[in-house]
Amino acid sequence: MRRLFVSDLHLDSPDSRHALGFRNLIDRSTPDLDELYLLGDITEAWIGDDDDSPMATFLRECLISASKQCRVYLMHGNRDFLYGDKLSADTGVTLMEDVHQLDDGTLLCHGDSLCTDDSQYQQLRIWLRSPAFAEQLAGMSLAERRTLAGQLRGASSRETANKASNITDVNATAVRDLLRRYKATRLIHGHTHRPGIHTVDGTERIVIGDWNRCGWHVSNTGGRYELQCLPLAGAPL
Ligand code: LP5
Repeated sequence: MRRLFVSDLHLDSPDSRHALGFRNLIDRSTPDLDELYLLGDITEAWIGDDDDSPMATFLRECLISASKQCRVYLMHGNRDFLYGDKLSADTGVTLMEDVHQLDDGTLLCHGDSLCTDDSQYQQLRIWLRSPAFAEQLAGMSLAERRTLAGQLRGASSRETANKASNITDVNATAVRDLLRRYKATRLIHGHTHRPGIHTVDGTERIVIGDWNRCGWHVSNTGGRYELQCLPLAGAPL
């Protein structure tokens, strides 16, 4: 079984280095994979499955290509929590719940729900995922949703610039509680943009980094998990 996990690509245009790196991953790596896991924030913002922007079209094409090579699993992130059944039907990917457990017990999540010290964000998260907000969105045009997404991104960038770094990291108790609830000893997540492997009391937390200077990913071959970061410019992962 060969699996690959990525998150936090933040794709915003089909012409970016990140997009080229993602395309390379799809073209060169998925033929050798059994499963590809996309753990959220694959796009800078996803405003709905009807998005007709070049970025959205590019993502759909990538997902369709990948699904022809291996099973593809897609999780919501805090910026792309609006992936829905239409995207899944259009591309062949399987949408995952916010927490997903693999057959070896490993837990997968985006990571934002574990940042419980960031109370302002947790309030925003509840609002953005509420039925009332979904109803509001249903009455908005693509252009209106695009504008709102831009406003939210702007507000978020201003806010996070002033937050202490411990506030925007995961809370240790939230991690421990999640692992206990699922009787798991390994967790893979993204979101915090702090790649690394943390071992605490016999548990392992692997944090995938964001795609910035290189493409962070976790590979799992024959039961062994490795956190790696390879150059984005044309290299296969
Ligand atoms: O995204 P990132 O990593 O920079 O920051 C996150 C938290 N911020 C968010 C907000 C998203 O970035 C916005 C995403 C918009 C795209 C999706 C749009 C789809 C629906 C809308 C349109 C169709 O998730 C940030 C965390 C940080 O991670 C670290 O964990 O701190 O949280 C915040 O910044 C929240 C603020 O602290 C509080 C809320 C400010 C929002 C104010 C609302 C303004 C509304 C303007 C429009 C009327």
